[in-house]
Amino acid sequence: GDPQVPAQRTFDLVIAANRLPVDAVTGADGKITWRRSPGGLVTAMESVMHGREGAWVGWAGEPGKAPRAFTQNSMHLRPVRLDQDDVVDYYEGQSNDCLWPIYHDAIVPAKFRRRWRTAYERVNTRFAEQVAKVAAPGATVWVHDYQLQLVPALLRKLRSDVRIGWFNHIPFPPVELFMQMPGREGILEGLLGADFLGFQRKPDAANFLRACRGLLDVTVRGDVVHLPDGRSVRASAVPISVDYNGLRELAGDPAVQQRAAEIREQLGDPKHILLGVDRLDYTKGLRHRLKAYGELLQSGDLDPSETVFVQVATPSRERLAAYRELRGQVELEVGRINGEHSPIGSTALTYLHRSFPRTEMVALFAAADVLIVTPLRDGMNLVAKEYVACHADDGAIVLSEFTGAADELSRAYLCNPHDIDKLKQTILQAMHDPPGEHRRRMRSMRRTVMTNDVQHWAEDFLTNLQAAPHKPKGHR
Ligand code: GDG
Repeated sequence: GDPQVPAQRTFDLVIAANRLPVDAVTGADGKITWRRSPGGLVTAMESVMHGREGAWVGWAGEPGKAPRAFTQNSMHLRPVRLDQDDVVDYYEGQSNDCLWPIYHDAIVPAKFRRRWRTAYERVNTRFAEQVAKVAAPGATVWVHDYQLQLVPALLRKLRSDVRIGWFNHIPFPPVELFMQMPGREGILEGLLGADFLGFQRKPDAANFLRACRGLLDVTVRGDVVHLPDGRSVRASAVPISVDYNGLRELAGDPAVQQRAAEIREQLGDPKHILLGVDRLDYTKGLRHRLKAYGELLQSGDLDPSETVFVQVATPSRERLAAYRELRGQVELEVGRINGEHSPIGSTALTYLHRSFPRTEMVALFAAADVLIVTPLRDGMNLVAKEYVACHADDGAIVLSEFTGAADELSRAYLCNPHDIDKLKQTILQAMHDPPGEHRRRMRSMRRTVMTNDVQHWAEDFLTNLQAAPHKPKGHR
């Protein structure tokens, strides 16, 4: 039908994501100001705007009445309201206690609740309505992630004139797992409202296409799904990346270099610094990593007077039982390792359960000799690519094969984190390989991240979206 042209201000590019790209900061006077969230997504979006003005539709992070629309760095922010029960049922429940585990190989069992599904539909509808209001005629709409899988079809019903893309930041599961989900067809149909669907890796796109072929009455040819109504939808891999130049610049900043040297010193100037940086999430393989490290200390392969391990575990989803349980297990193991192995006056394992400013993270990356990344499943893993951007010629990465990043960073020390013995060997190899070997590997990985940075990712996604067939033949 005819697009209903809304009365309020509209935009040619609209982003929809669960969260707005800002965090609220309450000042001493109790006044709320907004600070740009750290992270590559915001940088990437700013760079694709090319001076164009765009809108971002998302939740501001607090339950209850949404703040009024506001503008920040020429990005027009349009907050979506989430009430307390939306947070519990749509966000914590359906998104993080059902979809998250199913999409990550069911590392912990997924929970299915009919109330959560209803809330997911309700909140997705609210997002679609908000986007429909701010999108200009013929606008491009970019929807992000697993929380908003119904938005493409809901939006298409309201606004058949807009071009819709969706990007999945996390893996897409094999159909055998996906099938467990009550209402699974509804998710596929929701996604198929888009013109283009982007995934981190080819196997993720392939899993999606296989699910469509197996569960819906559609035809799949190559990477295109043909729908009975004549529309078609393309699904392919567009791997996300990091702001290479921004990180490079920060890592080269004398103040950050100075801080990196200071961190080394504060850690007792050890021969080897191992580093892990993760949200405290069961997908990240923290327990496997700690097991391997503990055993290496136990066997004497690692000497705690020469080697220290720093693990940043950013607090995450603390209201969910699976996360509280994981935290307990991790902290027990950290205590055990330090109790058994830390020399007097130093710590074998420095565990930091909090988040740090960006500059401190970059200083940590620069200070670390070996980055250890052992997820059991991870859509991409930006930490690995950030480490690459922060190191010119030295350093090494132990990287799980079950991350999207492993597809591109084939010169990392790849490992299967489930195989503890091999993981231990791989850590030792990464630590003890000669500098020449580290240099060759890091240079190769650096070229990859430099050419395929986050700006490249965003442009690639939008080019794919523009090229996707929009209307069925004969409707143009
Ligand atoms: C999802 C997918 C995919 C961490 N601690 C601090 C901090 N961080 C930053 C890291 C990195 C980001 O958070 C985490 O990104 P990851 O990619 O590692 O993991 P998820 O949060 O699970 O992200 C993932 C990603 O989406 C993008 O598509 O790669 O697979 O699961 O940038 O550096 N940053 C600061 N302080 C901290 O304490 N400033």
